Amino acid sequence: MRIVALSGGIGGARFLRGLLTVLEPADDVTVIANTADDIWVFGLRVCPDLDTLMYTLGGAIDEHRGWGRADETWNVRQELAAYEAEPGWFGLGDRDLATHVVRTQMLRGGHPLSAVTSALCRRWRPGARLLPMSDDRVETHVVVEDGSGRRAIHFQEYWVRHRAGLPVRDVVAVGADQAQPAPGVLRAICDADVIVLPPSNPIVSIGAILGVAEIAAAVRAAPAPVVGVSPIVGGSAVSGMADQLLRGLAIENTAAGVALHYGPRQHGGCLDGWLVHTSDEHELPRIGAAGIRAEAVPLLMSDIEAAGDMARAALDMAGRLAR
Ligand code: FO1
Repeated sequence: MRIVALSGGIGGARFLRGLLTVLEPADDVTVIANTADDIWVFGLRVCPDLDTLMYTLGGAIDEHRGWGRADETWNVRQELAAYEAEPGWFGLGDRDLATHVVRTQMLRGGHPLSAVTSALCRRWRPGARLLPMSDDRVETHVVVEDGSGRRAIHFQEYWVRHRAGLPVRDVVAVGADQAQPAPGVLRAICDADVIVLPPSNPIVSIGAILGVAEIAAAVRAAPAPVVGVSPIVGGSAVSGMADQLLRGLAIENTAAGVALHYGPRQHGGCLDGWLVHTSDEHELPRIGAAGIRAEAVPLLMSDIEAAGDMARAALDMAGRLAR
């Protein structure tokens, strides 16, 4: 079975790690990763979602943070702080730095991000093909408003420096309208037997991927069933700070609200099926009435086995939808 997933960082990576534990040998997984979180810092190109996926599936992730390397040290960060180098609010670990140095070196040598990613994955062997959504620059900027008025800041500044604490007026994906899907992305979507939307952020992660128009069109037209997993449980985001983003964009902070935001495929959306957490099963009728098959299963990824059970439930629903 050919499985394709559109994924952001932490939540998506943990789901996919579970998925890889419940596959048959003949199954293969292609992950189309969000690159709109990517940022230039200290002259290096940092790709948080690609790296979180690569480290998580490659067994090197720091479990507590959900990003960066396990057994990390922070000597360079401390030295940069001694120089009062900006941005002081974005932490790069010593081990993590090597990834950004190699990536920047290859980008400077003219290699596209997709080639860089497959080169880095030769070391980490994530067990899935990792594709950036695009080799072109797409950057999520968040329009915030505070005492000094309204301004657009890079997503990382909003997320890390301000801990998503500033009121959101809009989210803009700079460059999305010119960006082309990376090599292999459209082919993977067209050839997929199942397309999964893991519990990543629907605005800045999966939303950014679907913001590349040809990718969204390919998903809507794909022969494969499209099954999503709610990142919202009991009216709040399981991890990350999706709540503020959804509220800022007037998207209802519920499992049903996110499903309706993606929309049913037969009405121009991209969803055929949607998994909600057991505590949200009262929302099933509303999602079903919108034309999206919905089921309630436990959605808390307390460990790899729980993530595997969720992934199994998504694949089983896709099987029922395909018939
Ligand atoms: N998140 C933080 O909260 N603080 C950081 O200093 C930070 C640094 C960082 C460096 C590399 C990287 O790949 C991720 C990093 N993140 C940090 C996480 C990152 O902001 C988020 O994981 C994604 O952008 C959202 O999925």
